[in-house]
Parts: sequence; C-alpha cells; structure tokens
Amino acid sequence: MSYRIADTLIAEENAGLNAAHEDDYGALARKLARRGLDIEAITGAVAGFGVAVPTWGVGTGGTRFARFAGPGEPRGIFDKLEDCATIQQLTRLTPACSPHFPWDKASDYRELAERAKALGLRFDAINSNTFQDQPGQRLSYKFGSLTHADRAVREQAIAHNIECIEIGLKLGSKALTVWIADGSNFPGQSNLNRVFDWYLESTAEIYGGLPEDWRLFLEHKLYEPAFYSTVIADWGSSLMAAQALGPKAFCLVDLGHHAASVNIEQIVARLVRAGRLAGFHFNDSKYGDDDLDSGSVDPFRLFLVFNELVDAQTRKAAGFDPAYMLDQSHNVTDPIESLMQSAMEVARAYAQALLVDRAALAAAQEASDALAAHRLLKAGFLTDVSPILAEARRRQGGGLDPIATYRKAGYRTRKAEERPAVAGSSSGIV
Ligand code: LRH
Ligand code: MN
Repeated sequence: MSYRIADTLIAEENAGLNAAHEDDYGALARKLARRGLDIEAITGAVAGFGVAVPTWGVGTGGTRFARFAGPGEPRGIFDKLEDCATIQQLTRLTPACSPHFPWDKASDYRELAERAKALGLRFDAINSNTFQDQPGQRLSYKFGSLTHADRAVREQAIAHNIECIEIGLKLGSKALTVWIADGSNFPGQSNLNRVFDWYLESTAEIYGGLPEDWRLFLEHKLYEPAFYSTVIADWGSSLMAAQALGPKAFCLVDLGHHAASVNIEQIVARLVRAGRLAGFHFNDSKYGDDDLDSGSVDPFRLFLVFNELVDAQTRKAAGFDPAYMLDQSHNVTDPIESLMQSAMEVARAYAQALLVDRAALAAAQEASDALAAHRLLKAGFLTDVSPILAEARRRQGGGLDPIATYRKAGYRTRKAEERPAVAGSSSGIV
C-alpha cells in the first residue's frame, strides 16, 4: 500500500496553529469591514477557486543543460496522480490535473480515470505533444508538425491530436491544449504566410474531431525552441486562428510566453473582450520562458492579471469561462512544495483582486484621477490575505501551513523508499 498523508496528521498540525490563525483572521475581518468588505464573501470565493496541476510538473524539471532528479521521483502517471492528490489534500486548491501525452500514456485509461476519481481528482485540459519525436515514430517533427511542409507529417500530427481527444474522452476531460514548437531559425527558412495557412488547415481537422461540448485551447509562444520565427508567436496570431476555426476555439495565455516588457494583463482584457480567453498556464519569469514558480518573481503582475479576470467576472463578460492551470518547471525545489506554494500564490492574487473597490476605481478613472485610481487598485495588492487563504483551506480539511505539514509528514522520504531512484542524469524539461 503506497503511503498517503493521514488527515488526522493535518488536523493535529492545524490544532497547534488554530489560535494564532483565528486571531489573524479576526483582525483581517475587522480591517476589511472598515473598508465595507465582508471577509466571509472573499473566503467563500477562494474556497470555490481552483487551479489545475500539470502532471509534468510533479517530477523534477530541467533545462537543455541538465536535469538533477530528486528523491522519490514519480515513475509514471499513477505516481504523478498520487503527488497531485497530496497537493490537493493539503491546499484544497487543485482538484484537477492537466495531463500530457504521450508523457502520461497508460495501458488502460478507464483504470486511470478510476484511480484519479479515487484520489479525489479530475482531469482538466489534455496537452498534445508534437514537439518531440517518440521512439518508433514514422516521421520526424524536426522541421515542424502541424505546419510541416510535408503533408504526411501534418497528417501524423493531426492524428496524434485526435488520439489525445479520444484519451481525453475516457478521462472525462473537456478540452485539448495545442502548443506547437513550429517555427524557423533562419530568415527565409519558412514562408511566414504559408505556414499559417497549414496551421489553419491542420487545426481545422483537429477542430472537426472535437466532441460537441469540448473546447480547443491554442497556446501562443514568442520563441523557443525556434529562435527566428514561431508560427503562433503571439496573441494576435492565436486570436486570428481561433476566430477562423470557430466558436469552440480559444486562446490560452502562458505567462512566460511573451517578450519581457509585454503588458500581459492588457492581452487578457482583449481576449476577454473577444470572448476567446481559454485560460492560463500560470508561472513566473525574469527573462524568457523560465517556468519559475507563480508569484515568485513578479507577484504584482499576477495580481494585475487577476484584476482583469475579476473585472470580467464582476461585469459577467460574455463567454468568460477561463481554465486555470499551472505550467512550471521545478529544477531546484521539491516539485510538490513548489506547486503548493504556487497554487496558494495564484489564489492570493485572486483574493487580492476581489478586495479592489471597483465602483470607487471606476469613479477615479472617470475623473482621470490617476493616483487615486492606482492607489485603489494597489490597496488590494497591499492587503495580506494569508488568513483568508488559510481559512479557506482549513474549512475544507486542508492544512493551515501545507508545506510545514508536508515536511512533518515526511512524504518525500516515504516516496523515496517506495520509488527506487532512476540511475544516471539527463537533460530536458522533464
Ligand atoms: C511550452 C509549454 C506548453 C507545454 C510545455 C510543457 O513551452 O508551455 O504548454 O506543452 O510547455
Ligand atoms: Mn504552457
């Protein structure tokens, strides 16, 4: 029987923290009441909030230079589900995970769906992979996949995406995320127009294979692994494609997929306006697609994104139903600790955005009172909502201090005993 953290241990650990927590929660309740805010409404909203965990994120990540595996690495999708369930058990913020194929391939997907259900998890968007060649693959994706000059390669890539939809149907998923690495490294290597035509032609076939109640998430990325042009490099290309494909196609925003100074929250506002915001791959970055822990470098940027999302939610923007997912690479931390911390930082940005006095903000904006407007917005970000996040966890049986409780449980040590280490070092993101 593989080790699971006992709920009694979580309760014991919480017992030692309860008095201080209740004191902090009471103080924040009084502070927010002075601002005309009901803390219970915010805590309730946070308790209903969720962000999906990427199955590829529970194993130690790496770069092209090296990947330094840690103890108790998950050996396959069943181990990954256990680790995802532990993150949900302690944070109560991650009821779903987002799988990646063929990284998560299994012999019996019904069995996989049952195991996930038994662990209290469901599957969010399925991720396809035509950015690597698999052993025994007939045609290579070296020069592209859905936009390869050779129709046969495009067909192979389309077939893989259709296969991902079939797997997703067995897992109860309702969306397919398509990120392709297709692009060029030399000016002239690609016809920048024709490759977009091939993209539309190929994704139209994938779109045609979508069940009625599914959505197709198109993920743009400025560069890497292509370093001169990327076919779906920005939100504009993604939106053009989504609008050309049909009402079930949406644009997914990975925070790390933009040039350093891009105003991502404005991209979010535009995609919401177009009714085409698929959702997010949350992470943080300082330079490129660093896939660092959400909120670890620029938590204010994450808050500004959630300010647009809460604004859309508040005014009931048409077609607003974003999927929230993390997409990170944990190269130097215990991936479970990083994912718990990141889920809590995403929930923090949401809670802070809920504190913004939107009526007063609109009045200040109408009055062109720049500083008053900025201060009203910043007031949300400057409020320490930790007691609200903790209370939302506590009420659902989670930990008041998930990382301390996880360490106290010795989960990683137990998994190192259960999961024999895989010899030798490697490189690459997973
Ligand atoms: C591409 C990406 C994409 C995933 C991959 C693991 O950079 O963000 O979402 O398929 O990372
Ligand atoms: Mn991503």
